[in-house]
Formats: sequence, C-alpha cells, structure tokens
Amino acid sequence: MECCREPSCRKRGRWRWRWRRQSGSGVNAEEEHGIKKIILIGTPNVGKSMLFHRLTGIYATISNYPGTTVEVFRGRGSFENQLFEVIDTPGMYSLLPLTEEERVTRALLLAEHPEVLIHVIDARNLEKMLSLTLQLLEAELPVILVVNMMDEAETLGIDIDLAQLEKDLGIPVVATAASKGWGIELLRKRIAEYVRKHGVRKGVG
Ligand SMILES: Nc1nc2c(ncn2[C@@H]2O[C@H](COP(=O)(O)OP(=O)(O)OP(=O)(O)O)[C@@H](O)[C@H]2O)c(=O)[nH]1
Ligand SMILES: [Mg+2]
Repeated sequence: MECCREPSCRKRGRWRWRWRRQSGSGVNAEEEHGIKKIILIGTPNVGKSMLFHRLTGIYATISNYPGTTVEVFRGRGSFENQLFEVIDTPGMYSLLPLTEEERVTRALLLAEHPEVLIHVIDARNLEKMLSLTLQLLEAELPVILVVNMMDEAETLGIDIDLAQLEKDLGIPVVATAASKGWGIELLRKRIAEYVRKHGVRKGVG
C-alpha cells in the first residue's frame, strides 16, 4: 500500500515497506492513518509475546529493526471498535540501554509515538519491576501497567492490592495470566478507555 506523502504520515521513509507487507489485511489507507499504536515493553520472560498473541490473534509481521538483527513483531487488534497496531519488543531492564535489544526497544519508544505503552511485569517480582514503570512515568510516557503471571502468584499465595497500586501510580493497572487468557478482555477494555480519554498522540514516526 502506497504512502499518501502527507508530512504527518507515519508510513513515510523507512517504515513504508513494512506496511506494504500487510497489504492483504483489508485496511484502507484512511484507516491506517488513524491507527493507534500500542507498544508492549518489559523485562525478558514476563509474558510480552504471549500477551501480544492474545491481543492480536495469530496475524503478525516480523522484521529486523533497521541496521540490527533484532526482530520486531507487529500485529493488529480491534478493541471496542478502535483499530490498534500492537508492537512486541525485546526485553529491557532500563531506559538506559546496554544491549542491542534494549537499544532497539528504546528507539521504538522514541520513534513510534504510541498512544499506549503497556509495561508488562511479573506478579512474582512486583517491587523489583516497578522501577522501570517509574522511569517510564518520569519520561511522561502513556503507561498502562499489566501485572502478568497472576496464576503463578496465586499458587505462591502472593496477594497484590491492585486498587492501591493503581491509586499510588495514578495509571490503569490490569492483572492478567496471559497463558491462561485471564484478564485479557478487561485489558482490551482499559486500553480502549485510556485512548478515548487521552486521545491520539501527535508525532511523526
Ligand atoms: N504461568 C504463566 N506463564 C506465562 C504467562 N505468560 C507467559 N507465560 C510463559 O512465560 C514464558 C515467557 O513468555 P514470553 O511471552 O515469551 O515472554 P517475553 O516477555 O516475550 O520474553 P522475551 O521476549 O524474552 O523478553 C513462556 O513460557 C510463556 O508461556 C502467565 O501469565 N502465566
Ligand atoms: Mg518476547
């Protein structure tokens, strides 16, 4: 699918070829300009890719991030009649990148201007993982916190006061067990609500 060449078009330049690969998706050019972006981030092994599949279904395009061997997965989901592009990223520990994977994730955050950044954490290591949430909030990114692996936490008898966490952080907090499909519908709802409330972020990708 061709780019419309408007200055605000996110498909201009280096991203354009990837969208061409999705030309069979049945989404027209007008819809693509209004598409909202969700980026999934978090440390390795917290369930980002599992959530990605839950949110998008099986359709995804894979490409190497320009100039690297790091793979980036993109897919689509429609929640409450809003179309989203969902981007899965390699694990990162901090906004100060050390590895190539972390550099790619940071570059994606800066280049893509997501409407929602889903920070996925492991319910079994809540406190340790919240430091990245705080960094993201300090950077004024549009964060929704997903506390995943709730099934494992439950087995271990870990009790998490989600309402208090939501109050303390001042952002939506959703509990999930992605491998079991728990909390996914609620997450979709909270994402759609968040975007309705905060609107579409402006920026040129
Ligand atoms: N028990 C349980 N296992 C989960 C859950 N979510 C993901 N997993 C498992 O945890 C492992 C890691 O999941 P991934 O989705 O690959 O994690 P990731 O964050 O994408 O990992 P990286 O890509 O390495 O950063 C896999 O074996 C999943 O099946 C969950 O909610 N509960
Ligand atoms: Mg992954």
